[in-house]
Amino acid sequence: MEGSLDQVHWPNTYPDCGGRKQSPIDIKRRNVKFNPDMLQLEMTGYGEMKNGNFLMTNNGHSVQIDLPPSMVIEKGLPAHYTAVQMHLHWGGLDLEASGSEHTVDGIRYMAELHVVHYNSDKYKSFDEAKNKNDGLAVLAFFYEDGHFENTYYSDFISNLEKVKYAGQSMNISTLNVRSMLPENLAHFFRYEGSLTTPPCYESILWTVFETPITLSHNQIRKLESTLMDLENKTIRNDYRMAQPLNERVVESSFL
Ligand code: SG4
Ligand code: ZN
Repeated sequence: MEGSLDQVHWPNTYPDCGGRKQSPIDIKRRNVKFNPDMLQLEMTGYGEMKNGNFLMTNNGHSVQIDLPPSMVIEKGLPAHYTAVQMHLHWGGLDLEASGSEHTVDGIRYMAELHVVHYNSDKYKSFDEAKNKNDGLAVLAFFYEDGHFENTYYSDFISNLEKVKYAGQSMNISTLNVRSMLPENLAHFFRYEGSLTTPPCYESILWTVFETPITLSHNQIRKLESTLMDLENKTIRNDYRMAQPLNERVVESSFL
């Protein structure tokens, strides 16, 4: 997915990629509309899971961890949404160059985490939901770099080495997704958008959290330099450029 050039041609093969509700977007703070009715999300099952069998995969364009159906967003979205997987987008074209998908007032963060869910009130599976306009909800979190190692990411970062090559996967027995998120989940942006990769279905209700997750320089560097794609080239800059907002409004949970 590297290279912004071929993104321009996605609509030729995948018409939805040229739609009017595409993601990611640049979030312009002065155009955001405060919505006091948007409540903080309530998730169950995001805490420590032991004796599990969570598959972590290098799929050739990102690293993904499959999530169990016991992880559910119970409140704060229009339905119940069940987790499916999480994956990251990062930069690294230059050493420690930014690679988030969403930007805020034009600022690109180091990297971005996507926790993908489907509407389990209405659909039986992710596959059934993925192309429906009310099918998916993704929670997006920015990463920034800091001086201290984020110890909640130590296992994840060291596991990258074990899925270095495209198609490799491994089992993780202990996972605590909540600890990998920022402590403060109160401030977020929300808008209607799409998958950021082909086929770009306009099926995602996006929640983009304002508080970033901090990783050390070293951890960011390992994320940006470890994984290889199918051609054994380092996976880097696996983000899509900002798409036009068109008639959409971005809402915020805070003033
Ligand atoms: C990444 O390429 C993931 O690895 C994909 O996951 C994911 O596709 C894709 O991004 C788009 O998702 O949250 N960025 S996004 O809009 O079907 C999905 C797989 O290829 C979620 C399984
Ligand atoms: Zn993504």
